[in-house]
Amino acid sequence: MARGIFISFEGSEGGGKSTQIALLESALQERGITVRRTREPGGTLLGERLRDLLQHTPELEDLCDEAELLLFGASRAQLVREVIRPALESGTWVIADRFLDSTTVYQGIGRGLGAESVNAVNAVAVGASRPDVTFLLDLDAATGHARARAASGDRPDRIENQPPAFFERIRAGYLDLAAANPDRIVLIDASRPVAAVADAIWKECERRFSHELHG
Ligand code: Z5A
Repeated sequence: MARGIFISFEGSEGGGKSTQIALLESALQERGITVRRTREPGGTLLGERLRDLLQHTPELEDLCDEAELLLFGASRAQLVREVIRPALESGTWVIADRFLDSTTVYQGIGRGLGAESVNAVNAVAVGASRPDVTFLLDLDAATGHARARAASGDRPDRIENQPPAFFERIRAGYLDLAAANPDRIVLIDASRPVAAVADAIWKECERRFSHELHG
């Protein structure tokens, strides 16, 4: 049995990851491909508990940046071993709503923890499990913030509450990461209408995975 393809979606809040993942999942399923979606933090019992802690526990406002890094890493370590690896090995395609690049950018650059500690935690968490392709949905921070606020009824979580400068650093960090990883990371202009963004993503999947899609 051929191994499944591993696709991750990255970008700042409100970029349209969930929207595009749902469309890509449907397009793949129409072609008879079995798909497993994941989200981070989350996707396992441990991950969902950590998600609640990290995002929706106001008492944790003093959580230190280092502990935050390790909690995202713990969620990912469990998800990789419990869900992602078994799915890929059984031929299922995995579409991840955020993966290790989120930690590289949010904790490494947004929180300022730096590449060395972030890379070390990422290495423990994912081992050799890396995405075959990553779609970076790029959008200016103000538009992304407005979209996310409209979608969540204006109730920002612990990380969404950061000041605008934090999200400017996140966008710049993602763009630098894409420039450093041009084979894996595909930069997508997420300011376009939903259908145009979906079309760009699908064309890239056709280009990269024509053998897997068409036999
Ligand atoms: N985080 C971290 O710090 N370190 C880590 O290692 C990991 C995560 C894994 C998780 O947030 C938070 O954890 C995140 C990073 C941090 N915090 N921030 N910021 P999450 O999973 O709860 O949320 P998110 O990843 O930031 O996504 P989101 O805000 O839910 O947005 P999205 O999934 O990218 O977008 P969407 O839900 O598809 O769309 C948002 C709205 O825009 C919605 O109303 C759509 O209908 C609309 N939309 C979508 N596409 C379009 C287009 N093309 N045009 C117009 N409107 C659109």
